[in-house]
Amino acid sequence: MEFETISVIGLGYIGLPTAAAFASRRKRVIGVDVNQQAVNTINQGEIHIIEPELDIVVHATVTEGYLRATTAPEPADAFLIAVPTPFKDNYEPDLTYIKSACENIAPVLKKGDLIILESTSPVGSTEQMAEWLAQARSDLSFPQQQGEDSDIRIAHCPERVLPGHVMHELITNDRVIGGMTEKCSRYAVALYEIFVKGECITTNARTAEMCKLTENASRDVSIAFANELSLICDKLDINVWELIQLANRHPRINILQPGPGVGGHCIAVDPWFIINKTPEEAQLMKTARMVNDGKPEWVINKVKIAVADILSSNPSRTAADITIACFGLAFKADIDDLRESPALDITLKLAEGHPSTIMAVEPNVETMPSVLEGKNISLESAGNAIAKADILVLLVDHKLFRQLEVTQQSGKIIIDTRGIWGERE
Ligand code: SAJ
Repeated sequence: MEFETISVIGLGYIGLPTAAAFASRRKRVIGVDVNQQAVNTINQGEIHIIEPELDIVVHATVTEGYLRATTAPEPADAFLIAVPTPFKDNYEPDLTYIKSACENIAPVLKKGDLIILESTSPVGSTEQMAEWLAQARSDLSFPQQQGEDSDIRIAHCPERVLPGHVMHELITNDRVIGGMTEKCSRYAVALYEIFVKGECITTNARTAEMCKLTENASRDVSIAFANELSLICDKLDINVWELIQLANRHPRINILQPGPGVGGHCIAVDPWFIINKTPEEAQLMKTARMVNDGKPEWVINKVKIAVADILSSNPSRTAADITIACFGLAFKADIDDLRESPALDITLKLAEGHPSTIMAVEPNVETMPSVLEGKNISLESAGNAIAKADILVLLVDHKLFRQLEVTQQSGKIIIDTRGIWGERE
């Protein structure tokens, strides 16, 4: 089981770190991406995404000649597919990126190759992928046709790394490897053992698919419990942060933290892959999704109530001279990723409905993000926003915000969705 050349299809948040990890073990790695600009950036030894330590590894492996990017697939001994699997408007999974990755690699496949699907995918996707490949290459045999004797080996091995800690977790996390046959699993284990120090545990492809979805659905349900508690506590005038701290003193309780909603590209998406396949059974998961998706609107409503409170206690003021500052735009603490961010969503919606400019504080972005351009939003320093705003809305628990001493001051209202400042939500 020699893997001389490894190809990674999709050089995003998962594919690029994975390609770099193989390359750092002195394997010849061909990274493939449809984005020419990303390919050029990588070939210059630089990166087009933000992830701690990734830049160093990419720079070193490109300079030493182990990692190279291209837009057109080339022959390799193993192919890892790490492309996005979003959902459509009706929450149905969209597998078109996997399909086009299959169409792209099919012409360069040869007997003995291993293909791994890393993208988080609905149950049955690995079998579907094998079918697409078989249709494109009738001269080769696939596991669904020839079992252990097939020319091509196929497995699912979902990525499970935490954004912000990818380079560490990639190496140390255990991997669940679901081969279409046992031989496929054995080959996939040999491939991952090139850089993974965690355990590689084997199962079948469908269980591996479901395992990844289960992990993220489990976290979503747990966060929904915390978010629901925050609504209940608000009604009952109880400090939810203190309550959770107290409940977590029980040896078998571990409640997560409420927030302004659930963001990112995984936890808010993956449960739908289960719900969509088994809607009758997945009642709890669906409700959890609703609870988490409803939280941004609840926060916006809190801000509207705060505006109304200021107006009713100061008849001389108008909504236009009330300043709102939003602290944090990223989808979670200490990253710069604004995609699928409830904090960004809340800030944009507040800007649509408020007559004066909304102040936004995001210490992890240096220039005005394009998504805020032309909106009723200004990018401010934390100090400026604290000094000038009437309503301070804490949305992300960035380290910098934790260090700030923000307590209730006369005339200011604090809406703290993360429980890190004096006044709680
Ligand atoms: N959040 C809360 N309260 C909490 C924990 C998280 O409101 O107590 C929010 C965060 O602020 C964020 C969202 O949930 O908006 C998701 O953040 P996260 O840190 O829970 O997860 P992700 O999306 O960054 O990464 C997850 C991870 N999955 C699990 O922890 C089960 C990661 O291991 C996966 O690899 C990743 O999804 C993925 O790619 O699927």
